Amino acid sequence: MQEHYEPQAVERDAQEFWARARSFEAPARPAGRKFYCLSMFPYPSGRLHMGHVRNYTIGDAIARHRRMRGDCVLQPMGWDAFGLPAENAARDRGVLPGAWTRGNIEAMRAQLRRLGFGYDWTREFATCDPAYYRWEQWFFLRLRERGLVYRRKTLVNWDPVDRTVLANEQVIDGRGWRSGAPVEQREVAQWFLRITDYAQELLDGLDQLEGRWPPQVLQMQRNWIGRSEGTAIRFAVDGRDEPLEVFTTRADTLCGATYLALAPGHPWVRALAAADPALDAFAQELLNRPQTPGGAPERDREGRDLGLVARHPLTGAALPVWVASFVLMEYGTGAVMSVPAHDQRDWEFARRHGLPVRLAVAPADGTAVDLEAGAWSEPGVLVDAGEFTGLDSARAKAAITAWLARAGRGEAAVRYRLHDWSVSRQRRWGCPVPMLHCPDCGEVPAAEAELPVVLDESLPPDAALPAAWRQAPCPQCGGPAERDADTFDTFIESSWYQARFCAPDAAAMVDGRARAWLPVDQYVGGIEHAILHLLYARFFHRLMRDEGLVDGDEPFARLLTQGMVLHGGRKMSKSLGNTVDPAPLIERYGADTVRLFVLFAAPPEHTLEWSDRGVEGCHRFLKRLWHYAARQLGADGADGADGGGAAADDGDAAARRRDTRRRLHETVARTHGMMERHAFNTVIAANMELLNHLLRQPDDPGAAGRALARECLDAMTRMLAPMIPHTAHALWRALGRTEALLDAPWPDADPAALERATEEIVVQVDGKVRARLQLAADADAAEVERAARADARVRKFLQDREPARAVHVPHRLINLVLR
Ligand code: ANZ
Ligand code: ZN
Repeated sequence: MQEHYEPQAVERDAQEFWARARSFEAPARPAGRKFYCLSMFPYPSGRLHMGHVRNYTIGDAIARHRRMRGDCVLQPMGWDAFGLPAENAARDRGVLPGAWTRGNIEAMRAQLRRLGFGYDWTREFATCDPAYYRWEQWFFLRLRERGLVYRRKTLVNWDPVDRTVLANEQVIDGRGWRSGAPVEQREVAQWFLRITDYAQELLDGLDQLEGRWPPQVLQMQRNWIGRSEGTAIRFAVDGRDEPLEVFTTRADTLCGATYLALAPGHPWVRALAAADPALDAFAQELLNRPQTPGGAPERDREGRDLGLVARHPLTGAALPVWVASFVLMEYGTGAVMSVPAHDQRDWEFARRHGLPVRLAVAPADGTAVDLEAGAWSEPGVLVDAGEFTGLDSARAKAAITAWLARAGRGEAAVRYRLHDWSVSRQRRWGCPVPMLHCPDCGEVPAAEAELPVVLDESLPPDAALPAAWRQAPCPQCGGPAERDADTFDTFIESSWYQARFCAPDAAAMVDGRARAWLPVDQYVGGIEHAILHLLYARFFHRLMRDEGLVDGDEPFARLLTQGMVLHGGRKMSKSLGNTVDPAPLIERYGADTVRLFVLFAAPPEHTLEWSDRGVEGCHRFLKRLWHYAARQLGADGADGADGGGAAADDGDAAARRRDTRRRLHETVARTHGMMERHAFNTVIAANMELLNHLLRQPDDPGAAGRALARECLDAMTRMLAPMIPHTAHALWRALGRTEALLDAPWPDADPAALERATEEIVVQVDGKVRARLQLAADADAAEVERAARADARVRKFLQDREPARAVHVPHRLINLVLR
């Protein structure tokens, strides 16, 4: 064994060993208990950042640990390769998006390899490979046949900077999730996937994930899906055949409705605006304001009377119909019955526009409501409500809903905030939508034999699509048709990659191997994907299940969301200029130091504060461990140790060894649960403590001492193998092991070592013997005193008095002195 720790050589050796043995190639189907461990694949931006390093180190530690526990592990890696940065880079640097992306993949693959992650590289793919996206196109056409795809002209969220349509999930506080630009509303024909057909199932499925996914992720998905139970009410409108339908969760307040309010994008508003330029300009202005889908919109209570008269379903009273800034087109029906007495938004709007406020529900205890001060939004008892007067809110909701249903003017209804997923993007660097538009046949799917519809990678991102690409014969009538120019939202690619990794070379979307490996047993990634990616992937898994391609309901059985990496208390990010590049650190200290630091500095779910000193500390630990091993193992059978040292007392040396061995096995026993909980930091800390203990021990060069040192090194090597796999591999070799450490079992504690030897201790009170106790031989004074005072016979003599002092004679007696 080398005397000095040379991480570069150590890591090269280990990686060569793994490569030769093809250590991480998983079988086509799992043999025995499977463990599919997946870390969210990266966007190939050019180089790894510390967030990647943390994510992948956590995933790798989990995978390696499970393998030592005997599982059949699959851990693949690939590239989420489509997306805007490639187009921006292409624009800025005059390269092609494909070339830029593939160059980045080369660079990042080399970095991942240098870090020694145990990936099955035979399964690698990039989502920009036509061999991958062709199945996405195929699946899209299947979904279309099943009625789960449609194209509709809609007002869409338009990101004026990235010049693309965004899904609602991609609009955060009214701004594009990537560009940060205020989102505008535009009318564009879009392809949609009917995710709302799965809304209830996606919601119910979250219950199965309880305890397996972080609770905040489950809550965020629940809120996003946003199930709401209420009543649909249809209001007749004078001079119109069609009624106006609203959705309300407070049917009990119906008698307090004083006006109806429509979203600026409501079809009725748009129809009226077509003949009224002033209204059109007004509605457009409202639409272009930042929206907060799903949240309370904090914007002005602006609106206009549309000049329509709706009829109250119970009383026939005339209600004005307004267009109002606070009504969202994407929720419910885009229309609300406004009840200013019981809804604050409606109240503010009514105040501003001089609309009436009418009380419909009063507090059950008879207290008066001050409608001058604001709305009263609690449930209560109905007043001035005809036959419903006196009912409490809950009963009134049911009774009014039943009345409306009998009258054909409404019914109970469930609404979701979630709406259909718009998947069209007006981008070049993405998977082409495999559809054509024929003047005679309309929308026509590309012929299956024509798949994949390959994007033209030779085009710069802003060039117009050449006629040769756009024009194609209609697959139905053979006449001239045009290919759809849009590409898919890149979230489609990341919605099913976990399935493709199971069968990356399948001549189909997936094959039976996906059934055998799915679901992913442990998924690891960032909390920023709590809604978008994780919801889409859960949806796609169900789509694939219903196509008969995979089993089960959920793609990811367990989820770990790692915390952010901070530097100077703020998120490490390019824009803040506080990033730390992992590459030079790896060069200087080796991959194991970096891995050890990111695991040691914080539990995986917590934020991690970057610390150069922490990195150095981890490096020092590795060096100390190495030197200890070199000294112990190098001294094997030799007389290198200072044999001339003072002859240690045999009894003391034996007791010290017993103590060391007990500490070792206590550490081993404790780390089992820690590893299950992914508390790598505590496992590392326990091993650091153990090493410190070993280094404090006097030399023990005899056979028994050497055997004990080997036993300690053997167990520590195994316990640390998932975190510092290269160094552990080298130590394992130095211990004379030839089989792969990867498959060595995780150590088990020896129960015999955990037992502490006991001895008799005499307990005196004021010098008189009162008891004899069997206590651990290595119990210290405090432990002995505690045991003595807890003894019933001793307590009788103490009679609740506090001893003035305790005299402890180690291994013999303790005297509790009262005066
Ligand atoms: C009358 C009413 C009276 C309402 C009252 C509330 C309180 P949740 O619970 O989040 O589902 N609403 C319905 N569609 C809307 C839209 N497109 N844009 C803005 N608001 C809309 O919210 C349901 C309530 O939100 C509905 O119940 C409706 O206002 C409003 F004292 O109807 B309510
Ligand atoms: Zn045609």
